Amino acid sequence: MAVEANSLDGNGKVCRIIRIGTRKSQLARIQTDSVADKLKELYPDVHLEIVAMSTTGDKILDTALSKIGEKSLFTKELENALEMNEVDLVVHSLKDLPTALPPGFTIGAVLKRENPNDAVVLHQKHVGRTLDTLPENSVIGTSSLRRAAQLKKRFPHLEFKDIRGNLNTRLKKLDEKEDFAAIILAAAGLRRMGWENRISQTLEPGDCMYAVGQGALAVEVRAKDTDILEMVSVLHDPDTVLRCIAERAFLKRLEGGCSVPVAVHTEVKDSQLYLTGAVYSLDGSDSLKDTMQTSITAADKSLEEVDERVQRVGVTATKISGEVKARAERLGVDLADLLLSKGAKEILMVARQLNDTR
Ligand code: DPM
Repeated sequence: MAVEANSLDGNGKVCRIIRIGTRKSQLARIQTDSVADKLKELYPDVHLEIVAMSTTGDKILDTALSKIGEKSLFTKELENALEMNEVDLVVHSLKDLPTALPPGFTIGAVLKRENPNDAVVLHQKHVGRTLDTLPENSVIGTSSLRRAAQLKKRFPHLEFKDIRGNLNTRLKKLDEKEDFAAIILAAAGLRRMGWENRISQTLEPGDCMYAVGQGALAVEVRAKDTDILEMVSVLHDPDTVLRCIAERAFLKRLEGGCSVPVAVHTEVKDSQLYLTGAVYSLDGSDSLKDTMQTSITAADKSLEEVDERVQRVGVTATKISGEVKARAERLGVDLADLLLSKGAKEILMVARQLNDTR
């Protein structure tokens, strides 16, 4: 933290000023405010300032997310500000963060994940229906290849079309036109926006598995800024960290970005971490899915105190056993290798090529 970022308060006491970067969308602001509120509670003497900026992803609204190709679509401008010390931390949806961050950055906190599932939001005229009971050829809005692939297979009577824009824009496109019978969005985002009442159906894993990191917030910081790292590390939720390390390791091994049809499901139960992962062809007709598990009890207790500044798929969590984190990462890699041995690479390659010529 820069020395000039300290100032005197009214009582002549030195107080730290911490600047938090955020995108300008309403969801980003809400997410950032929620993290700022938690920090304020934990560190009442710290003065927090929120700096909002637009990113490429916010500006390109007419192109499907999966067609833009730029991996750090929503993060680049914010990382520039971090690098320039204009901000000290940035709040993101974890699922928008690439599995490999640019050098110099790390995820210093992964907050407790909320409902990671996708949800169906219906046009008024269909209220009371479900994906199952929507009329033949109803058009569903989503730009997620992952959602479209799974749902096309599961609900062949429906059609899928791209819909872009932030959550406000999408809801408007749904409500004010007749283009879509329903749209699919993450339940977590809808809840944060206060739109939980618009959720008519939550999609369980049997219908649609979620994206890597979905439903969890992440705090990105400068990897060398040990003060800030220490400060935000108390926000880590250990179960979420381990689940997301496994999920991100799985995606990374598959060489998938935010635009490949890859989905996961994780669970922590009886000291075991379970990871289900799947890859799909664009129409869902071809897919590979498997589940593996690992123990998340540290065998060597002495290792629990290990203070390692090792990043695992971008995440720094020094208070969690290095041994257990390594096992979570291994789980993701092993499951990816299992699917790769069954032909996952070919499925994803065809999906990428088809998507590029769409
Ligand atoms: C990523 C995807 C989407 C977002 C792809 C996917 C959805 C794109 C679309 C990687 N980022 O999920 O398969 O629907 O066209 C995004 C949302 C949230 C974070 C909105 C949403 C909020 C939920 C969260 C966009 N990123 O998915 O409905 O914090 O996980």
